[in-house]
Amino acid sequence: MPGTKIVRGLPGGTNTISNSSTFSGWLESTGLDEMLLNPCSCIWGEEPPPPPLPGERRRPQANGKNARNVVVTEEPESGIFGLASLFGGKTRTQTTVQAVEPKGSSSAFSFWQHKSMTLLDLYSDQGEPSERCGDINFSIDYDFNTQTLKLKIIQGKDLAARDANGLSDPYVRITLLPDKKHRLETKIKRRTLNPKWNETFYFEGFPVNKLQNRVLHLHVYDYDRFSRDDSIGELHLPLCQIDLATKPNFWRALHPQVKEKLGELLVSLTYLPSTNTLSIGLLKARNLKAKDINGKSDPYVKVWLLFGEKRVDKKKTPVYKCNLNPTFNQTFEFDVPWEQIRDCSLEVSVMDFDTIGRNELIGRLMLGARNGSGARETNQWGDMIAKPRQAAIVWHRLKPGES
Ligand SMILES: [Ca+2]
Ligand SMILES: [Ca+2]
Repeated sequence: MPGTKIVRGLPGGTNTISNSSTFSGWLESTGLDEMLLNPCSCIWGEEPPPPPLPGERRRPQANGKNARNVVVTEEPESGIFGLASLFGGKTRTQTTVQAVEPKGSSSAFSFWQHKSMTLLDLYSDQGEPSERCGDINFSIDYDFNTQTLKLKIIQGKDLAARDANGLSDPYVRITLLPDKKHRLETKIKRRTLNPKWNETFYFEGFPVNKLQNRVLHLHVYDYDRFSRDDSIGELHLPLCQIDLATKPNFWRALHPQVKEKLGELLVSLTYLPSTNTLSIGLLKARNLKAKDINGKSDPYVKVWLLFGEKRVDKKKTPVYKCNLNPTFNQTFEFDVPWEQIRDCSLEVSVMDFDTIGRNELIGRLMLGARNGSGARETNQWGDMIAKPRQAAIVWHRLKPGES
């Protein structure tokens, strides 16, 4: 069943989490982002790890924070390959070929390679190439008989310093995207930029066809005892791009963390000098970040008019339930004398309404002549002033910020 998750009981009273439908969820969703934001029901939780099963392979226990299981097990899919229907009937044959012949015919391989580039684009479309984050060394060994991927995180080299002492406390967080829930971590190496981890992680029950649609994500963090861990750098490796039979060993450069996408908002700004009216049109939003466990948000937009630092007037749109691409089509008017148009600004917050608990900020914008939250925001304000009575309409990427 697409979208269902199985938590299977294992001998010894321990639960191993199986996840049979990461991609099945994808099949049903309209967009990749949406799928990625869909929560899995599997729970790693913050509980202490259960006692090891006989023969179970685990990494040594790190200090509290990092103690998690190393084995990720996937339930074999029954029936049709989960991915076959994803790309429609046209590609079903290729999918089957790929699954039956793990090394793949050249056409099947290029097909998957192409697919995975799309995946890769999703995960790593930006980042400042100029910033050096360091390199990471790891190896991959795939056991075709047991369908187990063995990933060894070996070491890091010349990692970026994130602490005031010019060092970092690095550890690696490992996921096989698009599954973000099964997250594994190495031990923390203290006060070093050249850590030697030498830890092995096992991903069990991954047939080749499934693996080839995964992207290995290694994210190196600096552990901080009293604050949130800092990102050092990350890397994405689509597994279809490597030959699993060769037991490859990699040295790869880490990239700066791709910034989280919060969504975009289409905004129009108009100024009418005859009536001293500043109008803001909140037209629509797209690809909003999901804040709720159902993989959606309940967005509304809150607009504050500010003179200098002072908030003077507030307007709100209605709430759009369960919608990551809402069309608001709401216009709000504020009284702003022409002489003050350069001194005022509009703070636009896209919020997620919650029935229980406090509403959460999804993302925000500051529109103004001087304190815009970005060049597009400032330019739009300038256009509005330069061309009175005409609407300046711009798509903005939402920024993080305090609500
Ligand atoms: Ca640190
Ligand atoms: Ca909500």
